[in-house]
Amino acid sequence: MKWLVRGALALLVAAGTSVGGYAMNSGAHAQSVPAALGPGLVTVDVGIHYSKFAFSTLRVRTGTVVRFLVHNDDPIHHEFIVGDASVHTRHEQGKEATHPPVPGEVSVKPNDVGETFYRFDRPGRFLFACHLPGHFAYGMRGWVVVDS
Ligand SMILES: [Cu+2]
Repeated sequence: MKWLVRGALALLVAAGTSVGGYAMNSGAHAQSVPAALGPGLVTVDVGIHYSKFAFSTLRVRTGTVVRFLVHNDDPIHHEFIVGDASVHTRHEQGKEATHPPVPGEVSVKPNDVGETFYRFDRPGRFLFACHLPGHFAYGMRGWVVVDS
């Protein structure tokens, strides 16, 4: 099983690099880190292609509830986990193949779209990542920067 995942990753690496960008509601894509979103409810499309997230930084204001729509455009499973350090430590050490509907945590099947909500109610930096074996090390991670 493990070599299958490695093989798939190698193929994905060979195939090219991802095109980044993130969108809010309108579907428009930004080329650089935009102004902070929120407060209130905002929808953010999170693309995944070639085992990379489409963006590495997202800025929101305190009091923003983000509806993450995670688009997995790869032929392998991925996950999107956002939260504080304890959340990531648990997932990096854990053996959970899938995740139940917990705010800020969603597993996404190949070529599928997952959804999760997360409320950013204090300023700081919150990691988002995929903790499937090898994916974090490969670079599937980024930050949500929460402004005051
Ligand atoms: Cu992944």
